[in-house]
Amino acid sequence: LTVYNKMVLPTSYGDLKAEYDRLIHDVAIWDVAAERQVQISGPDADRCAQYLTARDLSNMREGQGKYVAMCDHEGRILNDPVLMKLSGGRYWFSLADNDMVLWCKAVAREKGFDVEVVEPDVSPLGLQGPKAEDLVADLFGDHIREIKFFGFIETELDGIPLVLCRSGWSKQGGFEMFLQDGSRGNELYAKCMEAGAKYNIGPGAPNHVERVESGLLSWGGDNTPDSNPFEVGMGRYTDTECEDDFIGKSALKAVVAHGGPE
Ligand code: THG
Repeated sequence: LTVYNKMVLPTSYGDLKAEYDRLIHDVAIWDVAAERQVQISGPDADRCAQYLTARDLSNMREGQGKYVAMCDHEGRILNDPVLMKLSGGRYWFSLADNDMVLWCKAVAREKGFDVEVVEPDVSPLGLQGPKAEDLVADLFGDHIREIKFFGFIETELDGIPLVLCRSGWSKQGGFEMFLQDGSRGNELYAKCMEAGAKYNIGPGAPNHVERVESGLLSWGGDNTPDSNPFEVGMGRYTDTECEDDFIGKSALKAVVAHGGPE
């Protein structure tokens, strides 16, 4: 176990080799409820989400996710969430491990944005591996095969409300189910285990061997408190020419222009 976003995050079920093999060949189920969401909603949600994000969001559509950096005013990366744009003008920052809800609330208030910033009752459950798509199609229907990477639908499974997204912290393919009722987690887990039996499903956790092989960033492990997005492979997700302002923009422009602060 470890503690992540102030929650217990399982790190292994006792057999790392079996967990790795399952991820590479079959399908693994990951309790990643510790990936907390910061939800931004209200009339200024677009402006607020953009101001918090070092990536141009002007072309972002509902039902889309984007991997983004959130930076401080010096351009130092504070978090590398998957940002999702939901119906009703809501955004979820799906977070790595630090206290972004405090930052987002303070920034929103100090900037005078007309938004509500909360950590909603949302608990992601991951299905990762080459057989994840077949399993998710058995559970939800073949239409889920059309979902593109980081695309999502707001749906339910036998009345359990969730957001189904093609995402996850591996390169083996898979989905995350963002459960929207924490009291129904055991039920959702049991349904996945039952339907997954024929695909050799078993428990696992975000896998550091596979994620290093696949080049996925781990915030807090692969960066220092001073790193900017360009130093950790997030330059291609960083838009210093973005029309709207965002926190860290001028510092990051200086990095692009001459490798560091003026
Ligand atoms: N899922 C969700 N939230 C998360 C994570 C997750 N929040 C914390 C942490 N994990 C965020 N970190 C990452 C890092 C990389 C990716 C996803 C989350 C990722 N990267 C691909 C890459 O770098 O190749 C694709 C990026 C892209 O093409 O845009 O998938 O796992 N919900």
